[in-house]
Amino acid sequence: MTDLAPFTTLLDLDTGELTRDSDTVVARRLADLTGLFLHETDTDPERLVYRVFPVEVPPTNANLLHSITVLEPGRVGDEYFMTKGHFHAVRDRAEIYLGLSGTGRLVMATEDGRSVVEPMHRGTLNYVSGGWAHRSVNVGDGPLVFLAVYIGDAGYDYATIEREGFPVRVVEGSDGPVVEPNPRYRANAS
Ligand code: M6P
Ligand code: ZN
Repeated sequence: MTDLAPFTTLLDLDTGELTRDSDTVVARRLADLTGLFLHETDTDPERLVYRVFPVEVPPTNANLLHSITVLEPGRVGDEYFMTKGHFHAVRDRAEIYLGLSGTGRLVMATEDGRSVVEPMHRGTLNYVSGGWAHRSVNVGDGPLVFLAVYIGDAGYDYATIEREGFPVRVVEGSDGPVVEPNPRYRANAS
């Protein structure tokens, strides 16, 4: 067991801001997301898409990692701003998301090609079962802010999603967000 004293973090429930200073904020800009969007348009590569503010605990299976994600509103072509998305390196590790503000969709998929899309907004508590890759998508006009909690040794497998994509994508339709099959799903798979 790690010798970690209990502690409390203060969270602004509207903005997602944490009082605990985190110097390991992950900021992803369009330049970091090459290949993610189906129709890459001529958009500013420096444009900020999302930030992740982790609360630091040891990444072991005895601990619960947790972080706030702030995903900006925007689109590339008809596709809404989204996170890279990942499987957990330790596949069976589960995760929960608590929506704090904004409007989004949580896209989840299994390795055998099933997919589920769930709503995200203030008060949604999404359960991401083990074995399901997950990506959040901001379909609203303001930032999508949520808390994620997951088993500390889960790890990240980004490579599978980078290679295969998700089975579906979330695009802007004439009446709002639409989920449609991803024509590039597994197009690069060997
Ligand atoms: C959530 C959690 C984090 C993840 C972040 C951004 O906060 O799932 O673990 O890092 O979203 O998603 P990604 O790592 O796929 O870019
Ligand atoms: Zn995860």
